[in-house]
Order: sequence, then C-alpha cells, then structure tokens
Amino acid sequence: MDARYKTREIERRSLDVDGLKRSFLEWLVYSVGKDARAATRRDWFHTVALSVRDRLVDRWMDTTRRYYQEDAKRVYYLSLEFLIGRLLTNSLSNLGIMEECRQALDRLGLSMDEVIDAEPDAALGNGGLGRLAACFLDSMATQALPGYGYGIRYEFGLFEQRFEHGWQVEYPEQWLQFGNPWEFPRPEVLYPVQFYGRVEEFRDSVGEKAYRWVDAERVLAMAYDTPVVGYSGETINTLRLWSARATRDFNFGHFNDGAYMKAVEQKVLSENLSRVLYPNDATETGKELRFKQEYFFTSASLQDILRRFLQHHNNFDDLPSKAAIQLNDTHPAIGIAEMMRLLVDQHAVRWDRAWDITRATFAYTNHTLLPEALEAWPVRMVERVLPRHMQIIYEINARFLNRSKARAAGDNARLARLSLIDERGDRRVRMGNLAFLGSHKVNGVSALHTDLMKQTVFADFHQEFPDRITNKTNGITPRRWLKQANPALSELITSRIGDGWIHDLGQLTSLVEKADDVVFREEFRRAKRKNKKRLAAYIARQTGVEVQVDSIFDVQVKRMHEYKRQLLNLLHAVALYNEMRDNPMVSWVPVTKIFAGKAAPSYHMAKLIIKLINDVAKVVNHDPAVHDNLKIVYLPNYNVTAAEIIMPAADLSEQISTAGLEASGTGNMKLALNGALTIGTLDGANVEIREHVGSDNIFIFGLTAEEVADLKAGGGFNPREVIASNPSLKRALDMISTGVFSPEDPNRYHPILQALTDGGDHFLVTADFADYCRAQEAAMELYRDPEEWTRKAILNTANMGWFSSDRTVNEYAQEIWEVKPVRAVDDGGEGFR
Ligand code: GL4
Repeated sequence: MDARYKTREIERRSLDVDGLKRSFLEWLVYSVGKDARAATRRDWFHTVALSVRDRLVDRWMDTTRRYYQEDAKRVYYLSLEFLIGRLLTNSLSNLGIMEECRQALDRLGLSMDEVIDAEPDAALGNGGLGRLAACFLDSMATQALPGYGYGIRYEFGLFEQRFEHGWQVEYPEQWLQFGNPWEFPRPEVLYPVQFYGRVEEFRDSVGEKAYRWVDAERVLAMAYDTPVVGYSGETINTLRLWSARATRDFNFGHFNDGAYMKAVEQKVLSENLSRVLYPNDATETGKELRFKQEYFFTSASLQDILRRFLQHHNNFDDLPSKAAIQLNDTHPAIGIAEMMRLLVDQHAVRWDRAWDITRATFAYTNHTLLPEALEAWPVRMVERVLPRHMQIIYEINARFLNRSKARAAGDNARLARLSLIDERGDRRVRMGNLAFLGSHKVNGVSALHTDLMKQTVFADFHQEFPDRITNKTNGITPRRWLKQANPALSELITSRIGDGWIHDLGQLTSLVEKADDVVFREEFRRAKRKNKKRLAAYIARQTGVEVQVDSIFDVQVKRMHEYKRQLLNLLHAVALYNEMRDNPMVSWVPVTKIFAGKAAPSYHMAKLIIKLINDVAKVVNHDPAVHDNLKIVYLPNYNVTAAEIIMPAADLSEQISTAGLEASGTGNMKLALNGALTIGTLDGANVEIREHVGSDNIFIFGLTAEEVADLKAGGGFNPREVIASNPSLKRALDMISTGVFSPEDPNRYHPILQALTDGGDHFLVTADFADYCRAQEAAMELYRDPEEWTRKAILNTANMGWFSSDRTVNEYAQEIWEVKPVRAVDDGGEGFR
C-alpha cells in the first residue's frame, strides 16, 4: 500500500486529540476549501462533522457486512417522520470522543459549543411520533439489533415558527441549504415508483388470470444513507431516506415537440414528492400529494427490502424469518397492498401464500385514537392514483368479509365496521383496518391507550383476532435525553453509581437510597440550578424576558393542540395572577410558566391560543403589582435542540391532556427522567409513570378516562354551570372576554370562550379546572421545602429507568419482530470504547 495513503488511513481513524486536530485541518483545507483564517463557524461544523464521519465509516461497513454475512433477520422501521435533531454531539458522545474533540478544537482556538451550534436541527417530523422513531433508531443500534429506518428526505423539514405581534408565523425550514455532512447520496440505489395509469387483465403462462399496471407515470426514488451510531460505536445502523427524482426518459418527448419548458416543469412536479413535510400532528390533511408521499417511500422501501432478501434467497417462503416490517402508524399502511402487488404481480406468488407471507412480515403501531387522525382515503382517489392497489384492497376485503360473515351471523352493522371500506357518504379506504388486517401484531403505545384501542377503534377487530393487539409502552433514549442534554446531572449520577446506566437505565434505581442523602440532594439541586441558569439565559436571548432562577420552572412543551390543554395551564396562570395582585402581602412562591410548541398552520384555534398566551404574558410580565413572582414565556420554534435545553431545567412537568386522548406522551418521560415532578392527568403513559415513581412523587388531578367517557355518554355536562360556581375561573374568563389582555381587539378571544361554553367544552377544561388548581397549589406548597422537593425529584429520576427506549425496543424485538442482536466479534480492543 502506498505509504502516504496508509498514514492517511491511520489519521482518519485516530481518536486522540492530535489526530483529530490534524484531521480537522486537512478536511477544512481540502474538502471545505477554506483556510483557518477565512473559515466561518459553519465551515468548522462541516469540517468537524466530516472528520467524525470518517471515524465511523469502517464500523458502519463492518456492521452492514456482519448482517449480510450472517443473513440476519432485519427490522425495517417505516416512518414518514424521523425527528432526529442535531447529530454532532450524538455521534461524538456515542463514539466516546467528546472530550478529545473539545480539546482538539481548543488547540485551534475554537469553541466546541459554537461549532455544535452551527448545525441545523433536522426536523423531519412533527412531534412525538417522529421523535419516537429517532429514539428507536438510537436504541436499535445500541442493542446491536439489525434495524433500518426508512423514510423521506424532505427538502423542507417542519416549518420554522416565529412570533409577529404574538401571532405564529411560519417560515420555510431549510436544513439542507448548506449541505448535509452526515448523509451519503446513493445515486445508484434508485427505484421506480408509479402513479395513475390503468390495470390490464391477461392470462399468465399457466392460463391463470393475472394483472398488469400500465400507462402509469413514473418517478424515481433515490437513496440517501445516514449512519446511526449506537452507544459505544460497536454497531452503526442505517437510516435510508428517499428523495424523488424525475425519470430521464419522459422529458424527451417534450423536447421533440419543442415543449422544453413543459418538460422541465414536469421534472419539478415529480420532484415535489419529497419537497416538504406535512406540518400536521395527529390530524390528516386528506391531500393527494400526501397520499403519494406515503406510497412513494413505502414502495421504494419494499423494493429495497425484497432486493436485499433476494440476494440470499430464491423464493419468498423465508421472508418472514428474515424481515420484520414495522408500520409507524398508518402512513405506510399502503405497504400491505404494495407487498401483495410485488409478490403476486411481479414475482408470481399465489395469493394465499402471498397473504400469509405479508401478514407474518408486517406489524403496525397505532399512535392515536383521535378520529380526525385516522386515515381514510377516498376510494375515487385511490383508484385513480393507485388503480392496482385499489383492486388488491377490494380482494383482501372480499376474502376477509366472506370469512367473517359466518361469525357475524347476520350482524351487518358489525360487518360494515370491519370492512376496509367505509361505505357511509363518499366511500373511503380505512387505512387502520388495512394495517390491522395485514399485520400479525398491532400495538398501542401505553397500557391505557392499548386498552382503549381494544374497547374503541379496534373493538370489532379485537374480537375477531384476540391475540393480535399488544402493548408496547413508549420510551426515550437516555443517551440524548440524559447523557447529552444534561451533562451536570449525568456526571453526578456517574460519580455515584458508575456509567452503566447509559446503556442499562434500570441501574438508576441505585439512586433511590440517595434521595435521603443530604449531600447528594445538595448536588442534585446544584445540577438543576445550573441547567435552569442555562435555560434562563436562553429565554432572555429568545424572548427578552428575565426570569428568576429560583422560581418554579413550570414547563409545558409539546405541539399546540386543544386536547393537550395549554389553555387549562394558561387559565391557571391568569387565576394565579389575580391572586397575587389581590394578596400582595403574601410571600408567594415565584413561578415561571414556560410554554413552547408549534401549531399546525391551518389550525386556527391552536394559533389563537398561542396569541392569547403571548397577550397574557405581555400584561403579566409588565405588571409591577406581581413583583416578578409570575412570569410567562412562550419560547418560539420549539424543536429537538430547544428541548435539549428545556428538559434538564424543568421543575414541574405539565402533562394535562384530557384523559383518554394522549396516546402516550414522551415529553413526560424526558422531563421526569431529568428530575421534574409531573403535574398530570391519568392519561397515556402518565399512568405508568405514576406506578414507577410512586403516587407520592407526582401530582395527579382531574377526571379519569373512564369518568370522561361516562360524562360524555351521560350528556349532562354543562360548562356554564361549572364556570358560574367557580369565581376564580369565572373571573379569568371574564378578563379574557372583556379584552383585558387584548384592549386593541376586545373580541379577539370570543372563539375560545365560545368553545368553552356553548361549544360544550369538548376537552373538559372547565370540568378539570378546580382540581388542577388544587394540584398546582400542592406543588407550590411543596416547593417551599427544597429538601422535600429535591427528594421527590431524585425519586423521579431514580425510578424512570423503565422508560428507556432500549426496554421498548427489546420488547418489540422479542415479542413482535423476533430479531436478535448481531454483535461484533471481539476485535482485540482496537475498536471504539
Ligand atoms: C402521537 C401521540 O399523540 C403521542 O401521545 C405519542 O407519545 C406519540 C408516539 O407514540 O404519538 N401520535 C401522533 S399522531 N402524534 C404523536 O405524537
């Protein structure tokens, strides 16, 4: 080997400070094309990212080779969203070279924090569903599970949120503007995906009826691969995202006609498929382009999965023992019909066999019960866009309903509910039913949510297939959400119990006894205070509001949605504001209410609530009568990067959804793990958080899911009566409705008041208000006793180990996917730590 090449090879892998420094300088000059004097922060970020990437490529290829050589069963996580956030700290931390990198930059006179801050936040998701997919990728790699993520490489991620006069305004999010150092374009990994056209019937070689899809439009899906570094760097998996490319051929016809501009227009139109993430969380848009995005990435992924499988196999019998395909919600559910099409039409597998293979390969996760989020595509659109799939769906349905008819014994209403087609009004394909029927396992994301699935949306299917529904309570990765986001607390924990918790979070239970150790409590408080200072500085930078570090940091960060009840929190703030003004002599516990979260651009009510929070904040924050004891801030543009600053600094975690409506929540887990006490309803995973942290260490209030259901069924709930009987609620609402917070437009908030009164208060804000205020008072009272508060905070951290996504992913691996870890053979200690 050429000697110079060899030195470079070693340099590329070297993990010490000198090696890193040399490699930074080389990358800066020869790849970024700048010298150190001219380099911007962004240049340095690219330089460092590319150098770090060098250090993981060998391990990445080893991992892929290992899976290939062992013909291991792989898991394919199909998700329209991967909310990954920044990757530099994540890669450095998982490779174990954070300190070395910091020092190498230091020797170049650079600040690591500034380099880290130059990385854009990859926001290829809306909220919890997308972030869960990212946590699962981290956990699969850490567990050495052969897991692949498949999704779309959106050119524009979730919009950037700014406030203009307190109103949310959306700006395009251009994360790829300056290039993405983490991805590897794979121009040779290209699959055709078809749309429109028609289906032709013909006789196959043995005279059987067969179908082909003709006259369709074609788009190409091109792969971009991003390495997913597991903790310790032993396993490096792949996230493969598809980008739409126009085919080359269809343009030439237009050129010959002289219609050059038209040809280029066509190219732009096809490539729009991967242009932008739809910004709706838990609501469907019903837009054709969205449906096409779903099919686009699903079809490309399945073609890729079958191609990989066929490298080792020549028939499909073993597909279920070599591939597990997980549908992240119904977004990729068209994959059931696509798999049938690929097997039956392209590979001549008999229908029954194809169906068995498909069902044994697929599994489906449901993430919400909200009716507005259950996908149901108009039959007329599906048959136009994907004519062959519509036929296949009819065929699946006919066979299923035939089988069920015997059992339904003339119960036509039941058959109508089981049908893949909703026949009421304009006919629609129920994607949830398709996903359920085409999967061997269907899971909910918390114990309560899974129970409710069995009782509500999938009650009939559950009767029909009683072993299919299973629970897999969500989790979060402790690498990003404790080790990286909260170095102060991480170091404290490691100093007492070692660092085994990073990959085995259950070890945190050793901290339980430390809750009674006064020195440990002091240090725990110090870590929290440090994080609160960091957040206070961030708040000042972002909003100009100065907050007291010693106040309760009362945090509600999540998508803006009526069912999440940011309004309940705000009404409490107004009531507290009134009390503080009424009783200036009382020594109030200072409170800082911190909100953050985006609203879907078309969700007017949610945007109006944002404006209301900002309007109330303006009045409260400038009122000298409250002596700075109450501050309200709304942080703009909540994203993963902001969450990493907020989670570690919270004292109180607001998880106050109307019971029965939040499937799980995962922010609740991040906050409790970082030592915040939860104030919450018995909803989603809050129920299990209470079981783990203990009911003395959490503030539970409000109606239970069962009580909510009874109240709604009884029909006797009258919000006006509730308001009339609660003076503090009435006063808060009157202030809002008379324009105290919006003197320039006193009627601005009438839609909100309307929804809470004549509208019937669908989300039971008024019904839960009194008990919520009681729980808030209990929290404030406890905060007066720092020792007792800290003791409970420690018990939260200590008991949250079960909520690691490592545990969740292992449950999926064992009970749904039946995949096993594929570990690297011992490399004699040459590899990463
Ligand atoms: C969600 C749920 O709303 C949320 O409770 C859950 O934690 C998350 C991950 O399972 O999935 N469903 C949809 S849709 N968006 C979500 O965030």
